[in-house]
Amino acid sequence: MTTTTTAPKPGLLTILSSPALDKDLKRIADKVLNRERLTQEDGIMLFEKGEIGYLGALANYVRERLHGNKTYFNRNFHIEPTNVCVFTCKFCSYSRLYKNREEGWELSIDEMLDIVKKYDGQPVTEVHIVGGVHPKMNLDFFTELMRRIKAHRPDLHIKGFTPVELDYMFRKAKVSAEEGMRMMKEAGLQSLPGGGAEIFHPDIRVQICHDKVDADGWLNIHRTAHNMGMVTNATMLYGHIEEYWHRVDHMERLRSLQDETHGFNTFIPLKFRNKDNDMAHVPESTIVEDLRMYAIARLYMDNFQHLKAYWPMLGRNSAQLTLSFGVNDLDGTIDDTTKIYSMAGSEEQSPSMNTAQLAMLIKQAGRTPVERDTVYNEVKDYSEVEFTEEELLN
Ligand code: V47
Ligand code: SF4
Repeated sequence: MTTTTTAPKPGLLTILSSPALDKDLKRIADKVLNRERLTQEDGIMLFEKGEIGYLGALANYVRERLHGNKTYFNRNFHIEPTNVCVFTCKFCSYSRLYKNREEGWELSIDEMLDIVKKYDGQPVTEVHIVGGVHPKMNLDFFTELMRRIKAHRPDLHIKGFTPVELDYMFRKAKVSAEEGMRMMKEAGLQSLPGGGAEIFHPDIRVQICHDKVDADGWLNIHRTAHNMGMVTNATMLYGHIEEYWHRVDHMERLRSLQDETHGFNTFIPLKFRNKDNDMAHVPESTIVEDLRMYAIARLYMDNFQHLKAYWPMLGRNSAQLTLSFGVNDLDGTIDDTTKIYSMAGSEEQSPSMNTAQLAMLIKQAGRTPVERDTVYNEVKDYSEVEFTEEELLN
């Protein structure tokens, strides 16, 4: 991990030297300043007692120690092959059961190639492929898709498929995780996105997504990918029926796997959105709770280099705020190619930002926009770039 030395800012020092500061919070802050690992008890304590000013100042300190002012984004688009799904996650607003598949979409390989071809000549670096689990879209179908994408555009990084999709595909094809991942990698898959993790603890998992891959299955597919030299991301769907300790348990399992493999790039907390799903009665978390979540993730996940706020889900204004609460990555330009969050009630009904708009969003929050590729090679620093009004409005 790259780290720089940053002296704590006066605001943080004032908070830490206040005689009113709870003694547990003072002890945890000292650990953070000394780069000591937080325990699960510390994590729970932060959720229970940490107020937003304290958490923000501490998480921002760690963020600046790791990345200074840099905030990363990439130029990407999504392909969602289908929203037909054999699983029945209660939080999902997007999927349609196979028996109701005429209400959903199912793209052919040619149709997906046409999406890729729309970006010919444009400087996108990544395609993110993720969707429902369709019983007829199998390992052969997706290896063929990736071969065709790579034949058309070899430089486009393919990040795709969650362990939910992969586990189903591999079981159907009767191949092991190792064999299946090797086939996917040979066909062109380069990294895995973080989806499908939800909340690992079985007490919650059984209530919100009982029929898909469990925690060990999810972690094992990421472990297998890491052992083959692939990098991956990790998510956590928070702010519904879970308790704080379930969040800490989830982060702990990811942190342990990261100690073992060092294959995770980024942790992405995903805020539960409650529109048009079977959990519509569960209220959404407040922005204060969201910012506390990001800050605690930054403090707890000490072996994850990057913390991402996914703006299509959070909305662009809240995403800007997270940049002061530990976040150093805002994902990509997206180009209105994902439906998962608009269908779940996000403010972003047609998520798309051009490079100028995304870079400006970051500048407005006082940070330095840096375009990256999927594996965090820096592509371009936008700090000195002036944008025209046309570019910003486009
Ligand atoms: O696993 C589904 C989540 C995830 C809802 O790795 C919901 O770069 C909130 O993982 N409210 C898929 N969240 C998306 C995902 C992702 C997105 C962007 C970047 C990356 C990356 C990964 O979406 C699912 C699930 O946790 N989700 N429904 C909902 N109602
Ligand atoms: Fe299917 Fe994914 Fe929706 Fe679950 S979250 S029902 S696995 S599309």
